[in-house]
Amino acid sequence: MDKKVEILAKKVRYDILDMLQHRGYGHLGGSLSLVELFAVLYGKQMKYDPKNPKWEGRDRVVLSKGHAGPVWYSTLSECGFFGKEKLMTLNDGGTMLPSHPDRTKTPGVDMTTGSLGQGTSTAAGIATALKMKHSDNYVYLIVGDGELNEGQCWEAFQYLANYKMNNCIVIIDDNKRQLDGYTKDVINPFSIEAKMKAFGFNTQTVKGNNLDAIDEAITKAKSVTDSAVCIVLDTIKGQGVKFFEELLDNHSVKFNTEEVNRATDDAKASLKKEIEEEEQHV
Ligand SMILES: Cc1ncc(C[n+]2csc(CCOP(=O)(O)OP(=O)(O)O)c2C)c(N)n1
Ligand SMILES: [Mg+2]
Repeated sequence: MDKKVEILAKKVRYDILDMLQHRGYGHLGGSLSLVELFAVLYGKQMKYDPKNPKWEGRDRVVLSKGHAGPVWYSTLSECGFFGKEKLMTLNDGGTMLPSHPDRTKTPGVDMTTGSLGQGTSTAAGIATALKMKHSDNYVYLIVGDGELNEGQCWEAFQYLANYKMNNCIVIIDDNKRQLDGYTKDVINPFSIEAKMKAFGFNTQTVKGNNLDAIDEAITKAKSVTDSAVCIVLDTIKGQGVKFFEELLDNHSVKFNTEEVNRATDDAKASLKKEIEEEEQHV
């Protein structure tokens, strides 16, 4: 993988830790599990112009699991949509970075999300509009594994499959946990891959911490012409920071203990060191 994409992933992971620690709380686990995906999307696969966020020729992202806003905000700031100092305003009154994405507030955010399930339908709508305009742009629809409990997801998936909407790349963050426990204990998802295949999707499963595997899967999804497409990302909630991967309740983390803050400081320090070293070789 291009060194720049590797560095971008590290910067995004650092920023997530930094902004949430500064805020004092936030959706950490489900933001960290998407770091590598966002690095590949914005570092390699997507068409966009940070100076003209509404550029007609852009690809779209619908982060249906909107509580993972911090991974998107960190990526957008690293890619030049707005200054990094804005990250420290997460959740402030009047901020351009609300806890869940709002298309009226943040440059680069095309769809408001947060009520789980709904992004699947809005993404299907955007993809339909793009097809009607004969656009060759893509919609990247990012859905949580717990979010799949929402029946609305399956309505939208039926629609996408029926109309062979290959311009809407459905990406499921299979981090095995949702808000208050393991998905298998809340509502057992069984095999997400098998379900998506049964719904008519061309479906691939890849390790969600592997930049090359994600990149190859997206490239392959783009080559599919005769069906809807899905990538199941096999991820770890809290991915990339051992302490948070192992923390049982890592959905929304409070930075109010010495232990959590020490682990965050340690992770930030090692990421910073790696970023500085790697940037010398670019
Ligand atoms: C309609 C709706 N119901 C409940 C919630 C509260 N909620 C926020 S995140 C979450 C868990 C989502 O789990 P998952 O999709 O697996 O997200 P991840 O593990 O990636 O954080 C829930 C229930 C919500 N945002 N919207
Ligand atoms: Mg989950």
